[in-house]
Amino acid sequence: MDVRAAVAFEAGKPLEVTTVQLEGPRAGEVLVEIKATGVCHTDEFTRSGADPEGIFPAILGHEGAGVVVDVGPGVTSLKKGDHVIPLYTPECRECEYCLNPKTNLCQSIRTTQGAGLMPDGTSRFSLDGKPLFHYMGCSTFANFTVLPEIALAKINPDAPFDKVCYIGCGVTTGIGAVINTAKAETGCRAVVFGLGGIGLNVIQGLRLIGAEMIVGVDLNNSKKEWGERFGMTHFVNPSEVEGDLVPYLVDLTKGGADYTFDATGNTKVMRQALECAHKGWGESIIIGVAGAGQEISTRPFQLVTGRSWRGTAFGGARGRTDVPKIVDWYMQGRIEIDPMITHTMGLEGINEAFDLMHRGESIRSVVVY
Ligand code: NAD
Ligand code: AHE
Ligand code: ZN
Repeated sequence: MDVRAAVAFEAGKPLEVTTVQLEGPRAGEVLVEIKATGVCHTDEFTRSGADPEGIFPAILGHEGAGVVVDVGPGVTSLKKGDHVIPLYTPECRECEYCLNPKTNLCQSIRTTQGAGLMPDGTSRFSLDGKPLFHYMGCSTFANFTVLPEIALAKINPDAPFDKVCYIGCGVTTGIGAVINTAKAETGCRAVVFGLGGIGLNVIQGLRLIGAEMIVGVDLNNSKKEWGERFGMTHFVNPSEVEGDLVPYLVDLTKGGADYTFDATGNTKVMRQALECAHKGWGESIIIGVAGAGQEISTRPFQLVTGRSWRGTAFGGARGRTDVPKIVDWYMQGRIEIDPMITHTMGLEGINEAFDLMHRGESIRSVVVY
């Protein structure tokens, strides 16, 4: 079938909105009509050419919501008409990883997914007979896409697509980093670096668990009001701090934070986040994704003296199990999404979403089909 898609033909170039061809679902696959998709900084990371796994031409996008249109042979858990959120971290419930309660990183299709292909090693998308690559197993920058059954969470059909698409990445990553990865406790002190689409959800997660102190750090002063809107208690702009940022934050948090989170993707910030964690027990969680060739460093003494460095993908969430619950939290008013969606546009306007992100003017842009 013909579908409308924003294609990343080359690294560093704007996306091109055009008509491409999509094959129907094969065994174990599902055809989904995407109704809305958020634009995450990770899409920009890959579009820019910084992603070591980036391959072109590809259809990016991994933060969508839509409706099942057709299912391939053998699909049992979904049917036509079901409302779904695509999962870049699938949940097969059978692999060694799914069977280990310590991780959410289902590996059953990770190799083909990283190569931009469906689990059978082929692509469903093409243009003029030449294959286009899938992205993170989702490719939500197309109004129809095909996904494996294990990469779809079935959600409440009353949930609005243009809001809950954000649960497909940003909301779950931020809140999950607090609840699933840090397992942060009521009364804790925390520092969040980067108050964008992910960092604000870390802040809302910290508010949810009853953190006592939530320090937000961002170079953009307009983020102060945003952080406060979701529960931040203190704002720090590093460019306005006299002297080193780390001792300033250690002092502010009365000896260091119990939990710190990097949501910038900047490796120097990751080091600051680790080093302002409390001696003896502070945990620093890396959420940000850093470009090819970049590495983190610190003095081993920082770890010897009891700080730990950890990371999280998709907030440690098991998508088919946890995503429907997070949608319900939203429907019950337990978490906020609407105010963070600052811009909506049609697919034709998708490059504006990247421009707004670069200018620091948006929290989340959502493309509505
Ligand atoms: P965003 O562009 O919306 O927000 C980034 C924020 O960081 C902005 O507010 C910016 O002003 C701030 N910032 C940049 N440099 C800074 C610095 N040196 N010090 C302090 N603040 C700084 O991006 P986003 O969509 O929130 O994504 C954030 C990061 O998280 C990206 O690296 C993205 O790829 C990554 N991410 C990871 C996961 C995961 O599962 N691990 C999921 C989603 C996104
Ligand atoms: N391809 C990159 C890594 C990108 C990355 O870390 N992605 C996160 C999700 S970011 C969502 O916005 C993730 O899930 N990682 C686990 C995984 O298996 O990809 C690189 O550096 O190669
Ligand atoms: Zn994302």
